[in-house]
Amino acid sequence: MILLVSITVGLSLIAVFPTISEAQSEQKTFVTHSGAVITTSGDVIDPLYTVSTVDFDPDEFLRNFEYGRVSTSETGQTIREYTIIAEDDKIQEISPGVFYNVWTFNGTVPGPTIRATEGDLLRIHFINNGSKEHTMHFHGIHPAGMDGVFEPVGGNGGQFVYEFEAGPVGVHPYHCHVMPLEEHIVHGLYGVFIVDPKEGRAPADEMVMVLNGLDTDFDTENNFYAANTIPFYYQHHPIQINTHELIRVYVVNMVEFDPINNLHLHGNLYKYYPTGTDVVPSFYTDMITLSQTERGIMEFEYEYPGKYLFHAHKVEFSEKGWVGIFLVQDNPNNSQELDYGT
Ligand SMILES: [Cu+2]
Repeated sequence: MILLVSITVGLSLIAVFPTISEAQSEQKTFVTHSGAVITTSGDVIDPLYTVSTVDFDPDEFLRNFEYGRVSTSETGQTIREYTIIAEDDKIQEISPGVFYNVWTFNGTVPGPTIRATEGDLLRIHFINNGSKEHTMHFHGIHPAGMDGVFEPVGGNGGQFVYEFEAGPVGVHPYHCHVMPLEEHIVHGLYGVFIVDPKEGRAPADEMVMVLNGLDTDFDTENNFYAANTIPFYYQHHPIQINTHELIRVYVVNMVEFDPINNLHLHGNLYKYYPTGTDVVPSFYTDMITLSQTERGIMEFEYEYPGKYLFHAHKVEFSEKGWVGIFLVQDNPNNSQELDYGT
């Protein structure tokens, strides 16, 4: 009875004093991609309409490695400094007509591929320009205070400097570690961290593939899947490689919600180094299975020119975008003379 009276009184107040509710509502104005101006006093659960958009080029991301600003300490240690800025209010058209609210490190999903040599001192100046708390959590070995878990960095300009030695050798993910974790990862706050051995790696045409899923309707199921964010991109824009040339792919699975992902290569097999920590491959295969944040290094060469698919053998994923093509061309030169563009 008391509850009923309370509800009745509450409704009556709203009916009698509607202007109070209106006065407390803040008008917000957004501009859509088509240029339409939308004004609303309602709650904006995700800022779907914004003037800020993100451009992402999977071709550029594929072979782009960030080595940082390099200096040397008094003891001779190489110092690599990076500035990483998190934001969470951008929109990216991930497929024609499909707009997705991306949360970004340095404006892209995935964030930049950070690359260093084992033993280098990494100094990462992290700035959170988002509206929510964010962090950077690196997989690898580092002090507890540099783990990006218990020190959430506040939004609207919060800062933290992560400092640790690069290690161990391999390919590792980095990602935001603020709860709810799935939400912060699936919106795009992740990237790849490569640690090279001091003796270097054999020359190769190197590339990074981040396997990701896109939950474009926020129902905690992925609507699209991709290698490097744009569904079907490398099917429409085949990755050009040469015969008899060593190809090295750093592959990292960042798909949330689905327990496994996988990678199948056509017309070939690859040597596979799980997590990239060992110099001896664990498998020679055309198919690997990866759970969340599992990763590794694939190495292979093609003998015959032509088009070869690579894709998730989980067919649902490939039909929703995680599929690409290697366009293998006859290598006109000795592979040793090629410029690998590092
Ligand atoms: Cu976050």
